[in-house]
Amino acid sequence: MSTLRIVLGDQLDPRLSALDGASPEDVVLMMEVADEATYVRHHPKKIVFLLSAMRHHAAALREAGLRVDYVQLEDDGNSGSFRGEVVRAVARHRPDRVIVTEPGEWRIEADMAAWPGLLGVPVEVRPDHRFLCSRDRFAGWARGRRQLRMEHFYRDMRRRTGLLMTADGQPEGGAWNFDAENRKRLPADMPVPEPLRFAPDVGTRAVIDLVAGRFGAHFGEIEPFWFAVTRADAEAAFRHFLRVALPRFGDHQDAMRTGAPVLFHSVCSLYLNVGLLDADAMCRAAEREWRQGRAPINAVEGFIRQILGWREYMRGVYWLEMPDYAASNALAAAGRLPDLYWTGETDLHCLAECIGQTRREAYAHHIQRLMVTGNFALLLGVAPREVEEWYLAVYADAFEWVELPNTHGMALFADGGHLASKPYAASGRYIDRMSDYCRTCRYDPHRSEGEGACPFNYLYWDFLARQRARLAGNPRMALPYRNLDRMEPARIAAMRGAASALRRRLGVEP
Ligand code: FAD
Ligand code: DLZ
Ligand code: SF4
Repeated sequence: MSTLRIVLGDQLDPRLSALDGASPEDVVLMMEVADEATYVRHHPKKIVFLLSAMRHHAAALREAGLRVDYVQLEDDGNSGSFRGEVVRAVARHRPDRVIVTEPGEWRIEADMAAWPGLLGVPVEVRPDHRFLCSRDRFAGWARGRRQLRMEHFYRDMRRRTGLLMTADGQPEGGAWNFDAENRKRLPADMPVPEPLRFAPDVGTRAVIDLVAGRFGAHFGEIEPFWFAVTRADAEAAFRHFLRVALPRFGDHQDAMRTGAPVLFHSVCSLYLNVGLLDADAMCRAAEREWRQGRAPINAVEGFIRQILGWREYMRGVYWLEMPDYAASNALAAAGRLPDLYWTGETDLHCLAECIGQTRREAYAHHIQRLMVTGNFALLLGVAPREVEEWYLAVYADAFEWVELPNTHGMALFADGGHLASKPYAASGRYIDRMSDYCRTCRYDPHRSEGEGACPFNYLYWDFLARQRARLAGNPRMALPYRNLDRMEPARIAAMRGAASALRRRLGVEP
C-alpha cells in the first residue's frame, strides 16, 4: 500500500509517529506555506528558524533513506496552505492513504477533519508520542476533578516517570517543590552565562534572504540569527546550558536584569517545541546533573517541573478545553493592545527592555512574559485575543497549544481560574524586587500617585477596584482587597483617574 506521510514544521523528530513503519516507497511530504507565516505575522527570526530547521530535517530524513517531497516557499504553484499542498501532493503521488501526527494547533486539526473527503483517501491521525502525557491520559486524569491544579498533575507525573523519586516512592530531597528557594534577587556583580550561539550555514543564509524579502516587514529583527537549526546543534546548546547555567537556574529563575535577556535560562523551548530536543531526555539529563553532584536539587527540580509539570499541563488543558477555552473572557477585558507592544517605544523601562529584547531575539524568559508584558496587559484590561496574537507572533517558541494557556489562563486570568488560582497581577514593587529595571526608569516604583508615580502601581489598585465584583470573593485575593479597603477613597479616586488617563493615552480605550 502506498502511503503519503506528512511531517509538519513543528514535528522535526525522526521518531515521529507519522513515520512509524515507513518504507522506502512511501513519500514523506514537508511543505513550506505562506499561510503559516502570516495567519499571525510571525517574527522573521521565528520563520527563519522554522524553515531552516525544516530544510535541515528533510536532508537528514533523506540521508536516512526516506523519499522526501519537500515543497519550498518559492516553488512555482505553491498554494500557500497545508490543505492546498496536501491536495497537490495526493494528485502527484496517488497514495492509498495519508498518515499524519496530530498537529499542535486546534485550527489545523479542525482543518484536517475535512481532508478525507477532500482527498478521496483515508487519513490516519496518530498520537504525538513526543509528550510525556498523552491527550487521552490527561483527559482521564482530569475527569471527575472539581478543580485542576498543576501541582497535583505534576506529582502524578513524577510518580509515573520516577523522575526525582526515591526507591520507596518519595520525592528526592524531601519535598515536591523548592519554589521558596527560587526567588532570589540577582546580585548586581554576579556574572551570567551566555547561551550557545551558532553561525548560520549556507542553507540558513538562503532562508534569511528569502524571509527578509517576503516577511521582512513583520515585527522583529532577523539578524543576528544564532539559533540552532539541527538536532546536533540543539543538543549541544542544551548540554551547554546544563554545564553553565543549570546550577543557578533555581535560585534566579524569577530575576530580570537590564541588557541580559537570558540569565540562567535554557533557551530550549523553541528546540523542544519543534522536535529538535526530546522532553524525556532533557528531564533525565537534568536529573543526572543532580545525582552526580553537579547541580543542586532546587535547580534541577525547578527545571524538571517546568517541562514535566507546566509544559505538559498546558498542553493537556489546551486539548481538553479547546475550542471554548479561547473564547472565554472572565474579566470582560475589551481594550486594544497599545501600539507600544509593536513599536517598543515607551518610557516605562521594564516594558522597553522586555519588548526591545523580544524584537531583537524573539525570546523573553518566563517572568518577563508573565510579570512585565503580561501583567501590564492584564492591568490595562486588554482583550485576550489581541494579547494572544502578540505572544503567538513574537516568540520563536510560540505554538498555540502552549502559548494560549500561558497567555489566556496564566497571564490574563481570562479563563477565570482554570489554570491559576488567582490573577498574576502585581505592582511595580514586584518588578523592583526582581530586577534592576526600576533603577534607571523615569518612574518611581515606590510612588503610586502624582508626578513620577510608577504606572504599574496605580494600574494595580485600579485593577483591583475595577474587578472587585469578580475577584473579591477569591480567598487568595483577601489580602490585596484588605489593603485596598484601608486606603482613603480620595487616594483611590486619584489613582483610578490616572489609570483611566493612561488607558486613553495608550489607546486601550477610546
Ligand atoms: P527555561 O526557563 O529554561 O525553562 C525550561 C523549559 O521549561 C522551557 O524550555 C519550556 O519548554 C518549559 N517551560 C517553562 N515554563 C513553561 C510554561 N509556563 N509553559 C510551558 N512550558 C514551560 N512557552 C512556550 O514554549 N511557547 C510559548 O508560546 C509560550 N508563551 C508564553 C506566554 C506567556 C504569556 C507566558 C507567561 C509564558 C509563555 N511560555 C511559552 C512559557 C515560558 O515563558 C517559556 O517556555 C520560556 O520562557 C522559554 O524559555 P526557556 O527555554 O529559556 O525556558
Ligand atoms: C510556524 C510555521 C511557519 C512559519 N511556517 C511553516 C511552514 O511553512 N510549514 C510548516 O509545516 N509549518 C510551519 N510552521 C509551523 C506550523 O504553524 C505548525 O506546524 C502548526 O501550527 C501545527 O502546530
Ligand atoms: Fe517598570 Fe515602574 Fe519599575 Fe519603571 S518604575 S521599570 S515602569 S516597574
